[in-house]
Amino acid sequence: MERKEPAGVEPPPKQDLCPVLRTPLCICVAFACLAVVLVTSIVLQAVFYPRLMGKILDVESDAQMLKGHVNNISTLGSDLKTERGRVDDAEAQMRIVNASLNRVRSHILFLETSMKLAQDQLQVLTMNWGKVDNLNAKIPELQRDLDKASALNAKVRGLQYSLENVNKLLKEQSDILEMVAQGWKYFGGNFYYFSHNPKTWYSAEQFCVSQEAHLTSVSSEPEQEFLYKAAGGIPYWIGLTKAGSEGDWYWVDQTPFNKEQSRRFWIPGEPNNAGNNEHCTNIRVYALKCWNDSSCDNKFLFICKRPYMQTIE
Ligand SMILES: [Ca+2]
Repeated sequence: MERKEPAGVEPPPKQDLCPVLRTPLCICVAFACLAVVLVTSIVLQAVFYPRLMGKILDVESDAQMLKGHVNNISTLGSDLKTERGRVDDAEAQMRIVNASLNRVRSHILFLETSMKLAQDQLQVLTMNWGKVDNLNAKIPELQRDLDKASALNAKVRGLQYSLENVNKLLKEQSDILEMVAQGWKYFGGNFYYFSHNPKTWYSAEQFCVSQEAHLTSVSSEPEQEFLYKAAGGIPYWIGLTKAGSEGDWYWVDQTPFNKEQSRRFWIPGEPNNAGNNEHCTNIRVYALKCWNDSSCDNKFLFICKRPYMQTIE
């Protein structure tokens, strides 16, 4: 249905969509414009191409430089790593050196303390040195006193030795007096008992043994002289007998028999072993040559002998 326009209003002219293109002029203008543009473009290319190429070369050169810089930076990074390793090593070395320094400081502290102690001791020693000097001055005097003391000590030792000897002699005298009081005689370190009752030789020896003695032996001329004088010419058994009827003479108290010396003590002509039965010996006369062999069964007085041995108290 056609739409009706209001009355009295003229409709607007119709609009053409491309009035330019509809004309040859427009086309020509368009071509001309395109040609201008094309020519301008070519001219511009001709003008600016060398410059552009120069710029491109510059850019390539810059790129090469940048690449070189990048390579340098890579090398620097590697160097930095190496340097970092060295720095780490140096730090480790520093730590070791610091530890050593700490130990050295401890040693120094210890040495300082020791030095202080030594100084204190040195001060004490210095103080004592004065005392030592005083003592040194007194040494000669002390030496004289010491010499006197040594001399006194020697005298004391001498007196002590004398006193011991005196005590020993007193003890010996006391022992001798005690034995003498019991009827024993003392001569040359031995006690002798001169019996009052006659006995056979064996009985006499048994009695002597009961008195911690034996029939007497004679081992020297003084002893022989003492015995015959004490016997006074009265017969006394002594301890000389034979080992069996034909044996050698021997002393019953085990004193070694001196055959050569004994030759001077027999009565001339004795021992005669009268009746082949005289195997025991007695003192018969008042003389150095007083011995006689006799029958052991005869009864005579007898002499016991006991060596004196001082008892240790
Ligand atoms: Ca005879």
